[in-house]
Amino acid sequence: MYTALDMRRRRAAVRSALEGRKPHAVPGSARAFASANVALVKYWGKRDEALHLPRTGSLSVSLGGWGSEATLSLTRKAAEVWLAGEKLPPDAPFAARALAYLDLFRPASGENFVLRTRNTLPTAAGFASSASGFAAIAKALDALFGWDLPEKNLSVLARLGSGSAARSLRSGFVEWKCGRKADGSDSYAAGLPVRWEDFRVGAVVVKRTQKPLSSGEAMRRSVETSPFMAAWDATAKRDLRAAKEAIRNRELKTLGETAEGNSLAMHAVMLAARESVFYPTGETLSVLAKVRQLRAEGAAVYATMDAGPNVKLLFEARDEAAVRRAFPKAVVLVPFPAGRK
Ligand code: 2P0
Repeated sequence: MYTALDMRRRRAAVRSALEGRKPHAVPGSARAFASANVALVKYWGKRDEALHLPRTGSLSVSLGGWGSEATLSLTRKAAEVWLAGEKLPPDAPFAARALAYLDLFRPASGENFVLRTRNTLPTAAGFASSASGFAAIAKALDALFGWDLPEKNLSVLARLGSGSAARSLRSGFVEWKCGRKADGSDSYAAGLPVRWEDFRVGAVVVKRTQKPLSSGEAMRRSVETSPFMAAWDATAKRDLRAAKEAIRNRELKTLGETAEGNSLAMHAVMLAARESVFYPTGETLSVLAKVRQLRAEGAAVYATMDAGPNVKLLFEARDEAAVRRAFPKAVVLVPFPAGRK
């Protein structure tokens, strides 16, 4: 997957984020949790494949108690990856990716990792879990080795596992800054100081099966062949400014229109790639039509889609009943639970 040069650059990025701290043999285990996130302004396209550096900044909302838990310990035996209580073969896609990532953090004394992960996302919600998964692994590494790294450094480390994991270190609205440096040390996420208790995210599942093409591959194809890529970069920058302003003012209409337009623009970019990438299904389009119908009837509901056919709805508490009537199977998530910080 990575060339020898890529690996050297990844190891150098880890050393720099650790600021002198080192993995070392430790007894016991450490557990950590990270929330999943939904991008309101998407990350689509890398400027650096090895370090998962984005072409533009992005913005997401974290999903509170919905995410991934990771437990890490060291062993003198072979490395192991467990998912939801089942040991994965080392060549299973998630295991292979997690083991390659953990290799960056093996103590010099040669121990291997035992990783146990579990997703607390309702499987019915159909969210991808690589963002919360790698963020939880980065936090568990921090806890296991007692590093006590600043959140910014953890965000850099999580990014080396999966780009969108950079945004899964904290709750609420989160901005992943694009950064400019070649080593990625300025490409990390930070929270926006806004609580929006009425904000809701609805998950409408169209299909639960694995996507036919990974988002990494779809991004690469978009960057290399889509005639709309330059327009995408400009759109994403403009949308990021507009979305941040709308969040500061808690203006759902502006935020929703920006997020929905941004998601459709991202899909247009990949639709125009050669060969074309098209994740939505007929049912996805029916959901989008229903969202428009809801808006025509006066409910402020907006849609966003990631690299798959499922739809996430953005709305406020006052329209929850209308959303539940239109989408009885939707899972409604509360990113800012009342009474919690
Ligand atoms: C996002 N997505 O901003 C965008 C929108 C999918 C669509 O980030 O290759 O798994 O590990 O950096 O983070 C999914 O891509 O990609 C993603 P890598 P990642 O949430």
